[in-house]
Amino acid sequence: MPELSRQQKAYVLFTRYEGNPIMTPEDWPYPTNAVFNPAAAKLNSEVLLLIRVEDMRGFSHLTVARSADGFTNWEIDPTPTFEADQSSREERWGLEDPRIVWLEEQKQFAVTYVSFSEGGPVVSLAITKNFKAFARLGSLLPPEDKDACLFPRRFNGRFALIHRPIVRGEAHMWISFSPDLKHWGDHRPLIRTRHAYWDCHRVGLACQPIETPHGWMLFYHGVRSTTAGAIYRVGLALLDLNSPWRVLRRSDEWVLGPRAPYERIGDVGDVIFPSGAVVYKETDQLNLYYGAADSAIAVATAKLSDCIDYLMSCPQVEE
Ligand code: BMA
Repeated sequence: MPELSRQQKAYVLFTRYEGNPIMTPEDWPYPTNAVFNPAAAKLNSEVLLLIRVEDMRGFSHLTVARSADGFTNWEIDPTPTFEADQSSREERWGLEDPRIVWLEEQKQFAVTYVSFSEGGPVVSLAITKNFKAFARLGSLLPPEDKDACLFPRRFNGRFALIHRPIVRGEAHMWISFSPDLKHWGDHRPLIRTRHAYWDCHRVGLACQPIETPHGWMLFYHGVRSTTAGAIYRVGLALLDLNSPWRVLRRSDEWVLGPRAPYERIGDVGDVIFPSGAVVYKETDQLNLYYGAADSAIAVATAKLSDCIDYLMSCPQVEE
């Protein structure tokens, strides 16, 4: 077999699950408009998704669904799992787009999510052991900010957060540091939009950072605005293991873009928005969970080793 070109590798990296979409509003135990943009974790040998559920006011909350194989027989919590705190001003318009990471030191999950209000979107943090009780740690940085996730451990004593502020109308990914998960500083731009590319208008972190021997593998969404609206696609980058503010590689091309009908048609068409991944190192499998067209939930799979192989063939990033 001839070696595939890099673009060919990107094209075949992911396989959509044939049962997609895996969850739609019709599956919900209570009335809802849309279910999308799920965070993902492994808990008690099950796959747990924390899903953004949009109600009939257009406000969102988060609900858990569990499955033994990560594809079928989802058990959805019968009522909202994590709702806006009505006494909190910054959550007045709901909670959106969570990400989950296992904090090794705390032995708890950190859930970063977007709190929405007239003040604009901010990133908030909650800690949980079981996705039943949540301890709120409040908002982390000023609006407007989205697409945030912590790393599972500290770097030189400091926690690190990837997030996506909007600065002068520009939407680049940043990394910030904190000694205590409360006070944040040393803010640095991490991954910028690229003029003329598929990710020219906005970029934002997709799922939680994934540790590999070569560095932190990052999936991110990239947006191009067109005369017909925005297209949300997915790219890859690699960060240094010990200095995650250093970007080592970045894909020129996207590895997943809207093609299937459920990705092209929905409340917001042409959107693939991954916000959770589950990795099985034993079988070399990666499941990427994503919101499809802001309406339903889908999953695509790849071999972890193929993702790394592809990333290592991507251009090195000049500092
Ligand atoms: C982004 C976020 C996501 C949404 C996407 C596409 O700005 O708000 O929640 O999926 O737009 O509409």
